[in-house]
Amino acid sequence: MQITVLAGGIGGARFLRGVRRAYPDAQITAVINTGDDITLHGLRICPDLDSVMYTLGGGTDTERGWGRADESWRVKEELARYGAEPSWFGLGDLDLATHLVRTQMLDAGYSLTDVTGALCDRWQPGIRMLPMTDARCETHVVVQLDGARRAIHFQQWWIKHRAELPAESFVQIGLEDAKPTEAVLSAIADADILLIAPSNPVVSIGTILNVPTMREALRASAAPVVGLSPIIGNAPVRGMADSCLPAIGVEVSAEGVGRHYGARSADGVLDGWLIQSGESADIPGVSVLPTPLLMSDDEATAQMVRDAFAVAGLTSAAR
Ligand code: FO1
Repeated sequence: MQITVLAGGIGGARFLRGVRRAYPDAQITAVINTGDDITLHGLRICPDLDSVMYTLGGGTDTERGWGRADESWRVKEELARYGAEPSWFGLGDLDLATHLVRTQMLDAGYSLTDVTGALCDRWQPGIRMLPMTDARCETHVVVQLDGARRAIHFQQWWIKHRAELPAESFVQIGLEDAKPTEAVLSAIADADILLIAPSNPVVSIGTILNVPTMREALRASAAPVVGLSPIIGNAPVRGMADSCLPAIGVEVSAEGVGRHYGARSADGVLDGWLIQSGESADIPGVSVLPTPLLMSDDEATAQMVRDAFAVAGLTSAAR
């Protein structure tokens, strides 16, 4: 059984732990957002790839959700003493080793796909992790700042400004020249089921879907596509989706996001859509299943994955 999952960082990692628990014998491939990537202090940093790798590899700080457990910040403090900007980015000493190895391999000419594979040799996440593309397409946020309209890097908006600057729009620089890697296209074409994790629908899933020809690849796949709503009620379970959705004119609700992804029969990608128990969503052409969506632990998440299989008609979810 081949399961392919489109995922972002922290929420995506938690979801992938549930996929791995529900179907431990399946070949699981995660297609991961790289729009959050940034180059700082000369190093290439890939937050969503690292969140998934550390979380599934057992190295993440579960409290923070990103970065390493038992982390220290001595290099960050020393950089600040030099006045080396930016000082707002949390660069951990252990995390630094990942960025050094990644940057060295990229500079040697390896693709991000190959680099990710090499880093995973150490972490053994138990799934295959693929960047959505090997091209650079960093998300920038258009905001009003110091009296002028400007595009700042997503990480600056998210970390330094805590997503409190109203986002006018999101732009992935260079996206028009990007394309899914061959490995991603194969993982989509060969899948028995395609899952869209409950990650940020704008800057994570939206970025993946905006890679040219990615939507077409999903629509061409014989596998059912089932998504899980990242919104419960009118708020995201975690993160800042509610600060992102208004910028693209999408209602902060499970129905709004489901309609935004769209039914496969109506030029979208969805066959199925899981929403929180007790809620309803009318998305013509999409099978909607209300079910508990809080990823409170791996078993709860695993049950969500089983429910997605049931919606896809692949099993009957035994509750
Ligand atoms: N998030 C923060 O809120 N503050 C940070 O200082 C921070 C540093 C950081 C370093 C490496 C890394 O892989 C992730 C980091 N994150 C930090 C999280 C990151 O901004 C988010 O995980 C995603 O980019 C958005 O989901």
